[in-house]
Amino acid sequence: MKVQAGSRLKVQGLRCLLLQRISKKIHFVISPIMETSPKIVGAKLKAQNYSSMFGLKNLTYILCFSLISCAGNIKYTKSVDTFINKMVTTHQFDEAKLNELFQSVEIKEAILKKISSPAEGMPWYKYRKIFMTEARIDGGVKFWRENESALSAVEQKTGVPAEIIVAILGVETFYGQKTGNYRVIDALSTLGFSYPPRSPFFLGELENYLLLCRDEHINPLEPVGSYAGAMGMPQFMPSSFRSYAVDFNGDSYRDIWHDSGDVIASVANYFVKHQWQTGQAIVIPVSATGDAYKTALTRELKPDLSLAKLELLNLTISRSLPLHTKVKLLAFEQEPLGQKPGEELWAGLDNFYVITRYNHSPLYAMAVYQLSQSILNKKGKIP
Ligand SMILES: [Ca+2]
Repeated sequence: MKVQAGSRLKVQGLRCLLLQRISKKIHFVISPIMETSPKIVGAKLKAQNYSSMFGLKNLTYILCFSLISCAGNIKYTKSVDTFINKMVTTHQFDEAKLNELFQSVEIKEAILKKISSPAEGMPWYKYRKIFMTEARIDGGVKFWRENESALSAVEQKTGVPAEIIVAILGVETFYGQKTGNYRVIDALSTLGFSYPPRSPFFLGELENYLLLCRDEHINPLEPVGSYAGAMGMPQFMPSSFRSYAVDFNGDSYRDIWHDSGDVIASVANYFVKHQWQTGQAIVIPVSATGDAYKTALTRELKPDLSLAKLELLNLTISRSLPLHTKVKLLAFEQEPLGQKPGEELWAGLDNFYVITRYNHSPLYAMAVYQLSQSILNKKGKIP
């Protein structure tokens, strides 16, 4: 079914008008589910629920298909064909079913715009304000209290502090409240087929996504996520889901959309697999004399400076550390005072580097760290 979107649109234009009118009433019923409850739309359909949801699923599918047709389907290009062939030959997918699936996939202009302006391009003092708010700190305390037993069990088992897990969820999705509104398959297809700079990465994620949908009995058209295809409360990419998501509540499903226990255990497992060091500090303030330290400011994030080297650069760390410790020197831009931009210096340890494995940005890791400390201070470790 290699149909160019453009040729279909004229024919479908009239059909769309009609369908839009017909679907107004249906949309009224569906929209509370589609727009305000991503956890329901993004849910993994458990095998036992699959058939019981079939009626609603079909209704949703018909509605989605009619709306998507109005915007234009994915164009059948050689790269789509190549991708489908790969899924058929490497993973034994059914070619006809994949062709049918990709008829419903849409390339989204909005996604292409968003990928060009990530928040991580901001200076620290602006980035920090997005996450260090009273609402986000209070939300973290609330989430922690509601999930006290899972957080404490997971912390005990893995050594990953509860406040770090809570802060990750706070930064990623405001504790599951903002998990994204793009269909994962649209996001990954848009970036895989229409964004050449990251095409190989996103096609790899699309491959992983279809595999995880098959493994977990999920309808690939249903999960929603961020514009980059990150899914559920912890915003795992499909490859991360397949490698690191775990089942905490013992129902054999890894439900990162609904189940807080699965979510908490999956985030902790991600950190364990990236060598979280139990009990080790994360990041420590540093003060400098003179400008010698500037030679140590590089884009690399892995700790590379010995404590002796810190001293040679006239840097003083505000806490004593074991002699073998290595740190990464980090500068965070402060709000300019007059003409002179200021900066704060910090030493990131191995655990800071581990947080940057979740999102490869020192700003991200610092936001997670500072939010975790504010939540911890507000709640207190002991209930
Ligand atoms: Ca589970």
